[in-house]
Amino acid sequence: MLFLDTLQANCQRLPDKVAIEFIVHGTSETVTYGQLETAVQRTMGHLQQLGVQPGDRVAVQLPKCIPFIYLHLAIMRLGAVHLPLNPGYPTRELTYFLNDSGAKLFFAHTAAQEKLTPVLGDCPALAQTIWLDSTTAQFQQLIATADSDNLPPLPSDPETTALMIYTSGTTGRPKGAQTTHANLTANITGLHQAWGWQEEDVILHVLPIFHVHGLSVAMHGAFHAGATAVMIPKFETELALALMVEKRCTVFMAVPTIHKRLVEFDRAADYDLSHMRLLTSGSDRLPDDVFTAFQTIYGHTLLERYGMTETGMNLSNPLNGERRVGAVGMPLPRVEARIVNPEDDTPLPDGEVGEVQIRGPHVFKGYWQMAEKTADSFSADGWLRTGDLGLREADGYFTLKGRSKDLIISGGLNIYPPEVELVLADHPAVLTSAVIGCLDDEWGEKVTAVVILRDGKTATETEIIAYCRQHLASYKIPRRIVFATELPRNALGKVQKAKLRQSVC
Ligand code: MCA
Repeated sequence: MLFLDTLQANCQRLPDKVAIEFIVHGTSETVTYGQLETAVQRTMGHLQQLGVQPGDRVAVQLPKCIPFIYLHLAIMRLGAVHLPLNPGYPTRELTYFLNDSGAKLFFAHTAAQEKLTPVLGDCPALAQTIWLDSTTAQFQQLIATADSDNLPPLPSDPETTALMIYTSGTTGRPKGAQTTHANLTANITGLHQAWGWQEEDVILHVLPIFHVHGLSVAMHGAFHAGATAVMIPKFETELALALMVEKRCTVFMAVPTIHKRLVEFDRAADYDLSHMRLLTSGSDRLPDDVFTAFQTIYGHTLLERYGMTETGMNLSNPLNGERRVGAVGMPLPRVEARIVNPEDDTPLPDGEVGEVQIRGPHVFKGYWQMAEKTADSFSADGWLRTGDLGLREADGYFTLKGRSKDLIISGGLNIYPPEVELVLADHPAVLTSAVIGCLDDEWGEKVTAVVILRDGKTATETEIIAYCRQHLASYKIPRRIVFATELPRNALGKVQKAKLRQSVC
């Protein structure tokens, strides 16, 4: 049974149960499973009226809101491909995603209308943009007259692409990772089993829903179980703690930056979380001191796991059993993991550091229209090359040991230095630059740019940061600019980033 079949069955079985409680500025809006089914069907009818066909890419760039969820499910149910986009993307990135994906239809936020309208003309494949204010009332009005009597059956081919999320790369352009219905299903059924999801669960959902973590792990997890998702638009420490208590939440999923804020919160003792059963951490390495402090302050051992956009979740510490500090656990059900020599893909013995490679039914179908990049991402025998370094202990636990890729992770978000370097290269005063991640207490890593200015040109740190703000999503903006006269390079002329990190960070 595919994920969407399970969700539909839950809607029929539990029509009066709350699927979503969405809380914004103290106001709560609930959607039962029965209402979810009706709204998704109407949304499908509306999309059909707009001409959406199976295989079409439909882009959605909205803040976290209920209409986003209706669109997400309806697009996938029509056999079309949902392309969720971070509302923080500047226009240059947005038009790239729209053009590369060939999206035909775009649901965008009215707040961005003035900024986006002039550039949407540069997207020839885009037939229509629908502006939404992200309120359920406006969306319900939009779909009110839709014909939901002639809907197609749920997609039955598990290899149909359901979701496409762009990931940037160490070289070249961002790539659309195509996730199929089979991939989504394998991921969520594995997690259901490993994390003991139950219908009685209530998840406090604080993550963005344009990424795998918030969308197809946390939100699908709740829907697959017939559980309730209490959602807030973005994480706020005190509100999150208050809701965990008030709503008797049982599950919470977050990134290390969030857990750090929770342990540093000065009124943590006011919140008794003893009723909760599962608090997970992922998207970046959890610092040992945060793991330990969380145990001391909240009496819960965080469950650390490891995933990526191309796969969903791969490895997890056990629900019952040792949750080992610093380790990301063992392969989830039906997932295979191995450590290899990245030079020739040969497996390494336990205890030796090499590249983590993954195989299983949750592994994505490939990058959209990038056959060569897709082929490069897999070994000859079909293992996904993650680019992450790690080791396997003799008892089966995996530990991550860094990355072979040039990647920065800040607050659980991936930033590929070449994207930032390309923007800096267009600044008239910049001759060249190298972008690195410096260890940072709050964010894990902080984007830092080492910049060489052109002869006779001047620019200040503030000016360069302001320039980046115009062209990059805000989490990618360098927080620090270091001016230099040369960069350490190897014999081939490649910047030695490890050396640079040692001298600059
Ligand atoms: C916000 N800012 C950031 C980040 N987030 N800077 C660097 N890194 C970030 N992650 C900046 C904003 O640009 C802004 O800068 C300032 O911080 C405050 O913004 P605000 O929105 O208030 O930040 P926040 O609400 O405090 O957000 C921090 C956060 C959020 C709660 C940690 O980043 C978050 O929810 N992260 C989760 C990301 C996530 O879900 N990742 C999963 C990817 P300025 O003031 O200069 O404008 S999926 C994945 O990785 C795989 C599958 C996996 O394994 O999960």
